[in-house]
Amino acid sequence: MNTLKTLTDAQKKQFENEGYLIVKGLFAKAELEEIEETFEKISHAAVPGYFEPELDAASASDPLKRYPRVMHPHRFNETAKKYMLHRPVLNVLEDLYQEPPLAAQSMFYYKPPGARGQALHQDNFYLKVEPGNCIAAWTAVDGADEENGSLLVVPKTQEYEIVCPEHADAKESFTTHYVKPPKDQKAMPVVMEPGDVLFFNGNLIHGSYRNKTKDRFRRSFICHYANESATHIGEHYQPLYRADGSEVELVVNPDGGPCGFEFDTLYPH
Ligand SMILES: O=C(O)CCC(=O)C(=O)O
Repeated sequence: MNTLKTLTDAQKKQFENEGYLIVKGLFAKAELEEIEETFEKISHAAVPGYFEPELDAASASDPLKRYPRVMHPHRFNETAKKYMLHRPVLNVLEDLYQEPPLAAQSMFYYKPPGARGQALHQDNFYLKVEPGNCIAAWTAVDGADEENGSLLVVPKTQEYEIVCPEHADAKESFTTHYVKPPKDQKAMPVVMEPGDVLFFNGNLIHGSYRNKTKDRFRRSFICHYANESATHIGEHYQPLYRADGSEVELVVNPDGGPCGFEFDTLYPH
């Protein structure tokens, strides 16, 4: 029986076989404009714990000092919460999970010209969703391509177990963890237009290269979800949200993961 709400069988198979799926045009132009305006406003003042830019860091050697990512904007901004629960995105997630999703995290990346990328990693190392897995919905606010540091995915690595990361190259990555792709598997850039959404499995190895352009930001709105039947999640992702905006608490996952307990206190990815 076909129980899909919005995806075709071919799209569902693509996600299952390759670990990721691009769905085009899930955000309308007016919705993207509202997101752009919201994060333009947010970019001018610090929000302690969530967004801590150096506001006078004019053309500093590290452009991410002026434009770091915004963590969990849904916790202090209603527009971010509204779009974390964007119905077209939730419908796709429901098809992928075959059960309702719960929203666990939102982020916004400005990724200004010259910004370093994020080394290859696996999301469920951090979110620790169990049983089940997290799925990311990565929305292109600007067009994303190889030049401005689009997302990179290593196809089929959703089959790969969660591994303990190595150290990333700090010259190229603003995060410190690196997961080496399995032998003979390569990262591939995902070219996207504004409003397209990339969905990917929590085990999939992914990351991004530097923004090599001189004048193009690569803004993206990135949310992570858990399946409704999950019972456990990492401590930094509570509360989760149902589609109607109500809150859910899961049990905090005490598992130290593949590295052991020393990684427990790491900042969420
Ligand atoms: O957008 C990027 O550059 C990386 C985002 C990412 O890896 C993630 O959200 O897990």
